[in-house]
Amino acid sequence: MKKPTTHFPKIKSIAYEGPGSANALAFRHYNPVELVDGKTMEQHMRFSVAYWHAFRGTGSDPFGLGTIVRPWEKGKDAVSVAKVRMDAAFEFFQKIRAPFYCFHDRDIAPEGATLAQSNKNLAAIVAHAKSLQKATGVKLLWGTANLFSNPRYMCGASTNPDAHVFAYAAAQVKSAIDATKELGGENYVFWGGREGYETLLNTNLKREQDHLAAFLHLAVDYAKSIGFKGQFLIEPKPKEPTKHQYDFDVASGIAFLRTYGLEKYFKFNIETNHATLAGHTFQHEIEVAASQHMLGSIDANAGDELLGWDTDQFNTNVKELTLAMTSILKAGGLGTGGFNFDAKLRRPSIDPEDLFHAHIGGMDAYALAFKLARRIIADGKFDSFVADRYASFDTGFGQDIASGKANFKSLEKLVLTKLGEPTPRSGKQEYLENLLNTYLHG
Ligand code: XLS
Ligand code: NI
Ligand code: NI
Repeated sequence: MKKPTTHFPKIKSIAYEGPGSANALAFRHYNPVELVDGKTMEQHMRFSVAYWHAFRGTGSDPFGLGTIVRPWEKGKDAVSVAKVRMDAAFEFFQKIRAPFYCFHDRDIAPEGATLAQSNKNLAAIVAHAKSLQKATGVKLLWGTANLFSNPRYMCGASTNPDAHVFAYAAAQVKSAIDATKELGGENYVFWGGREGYETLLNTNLKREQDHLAAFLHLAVDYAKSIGFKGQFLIEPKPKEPTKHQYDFDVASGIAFLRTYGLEKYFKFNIETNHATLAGHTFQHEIEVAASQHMLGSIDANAGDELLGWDTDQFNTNVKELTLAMTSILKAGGLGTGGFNFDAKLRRPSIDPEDLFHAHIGGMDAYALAFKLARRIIADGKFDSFVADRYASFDTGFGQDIASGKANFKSLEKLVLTKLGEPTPRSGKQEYLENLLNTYLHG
């Protein structure tokens, strides 16, 4: 049988048609070739498709099997199916105009009966990916290893109480870094899915954290030894599948990295839904990372306000994204990172076309947020409000405090002899919220 030349016969490459367009399969805000400050929107946004959701997602949930059946999921063996699936994926990346993709080792290539077989499968698929990248120009934003699905990792990978599992995970990550390097990946992500615990009754928390740190040091050493230049990223998440994950949020991630002397080698991959699970806003996590120059990349998705788990939805909340984009742009952008749609179709969204609607919505919402954030920053109204709010630290005794010249005695004397009682000043939150709405809604 002849190989099909297209896996999405009904869909053409998605075009930018502008905000007035009524075409559901067109961009209204994301124009990949539009120039902004000498760079195209494609270069600014660095959108990426998450292989696991877009091409391995079946719509399954804890109550039922998959609902999504793709026509290309056929072949004589698992590796041939993986190759055809990848052909479909690259056709999708091109048609949706995403310049990047991301993967886990085990979602691009099937796991074999032994590690050697798994490595062989991965090598075959990496070769295929390399030729597709060359043919299409699509690039790898980051690679990672799946250290959470196989039962061997049920009690963690590097934090497993069994050193044998630690060794296996090390071997797997070695190959995943090799694959990422081979494919020119610009980053490599560590998400500690099962690096946490279910109960402290059977857990030595200190030892597990020591082992996680040892593992990350080994990864840093290995990357150096093979000349892998990609940025290492930690992706925090507070829980799920574990009850408590060690990389709980960005702040605890920073403390962990500094405790173990790893802070030079890592930045953060911040996922919206993980931020909200940790009880933070998306923007909060970005600000915490940016405050330490550790903002790396974004896993672009959203949770459901009413559900307490990682629903991984496409984010169309322009207000939330505009706030996030102002913090990202003020931090100088994402560098080698990008916006990776770590988001999946809902269980009843079973048409291949739904993949397009989902990504178009996410890309348009981000592109609009980018433009709104640029206007907000250029106008400088919020910035000057905030600068003015802290102005008392810019001169006089406030400057002495900020520069470490004051002490408790000098400040006591100042209050007793000169300053007296401070005059309260309004924080003006409602005024600022209204001001934000003038950008969002005119
Ligand atoms: C799961 C994570 C995962 C990482 C990559 O919640 O978001 O998909 O992004 O391992
Ligand atoms: Ni993620
Ligand atoms: Ni997630």
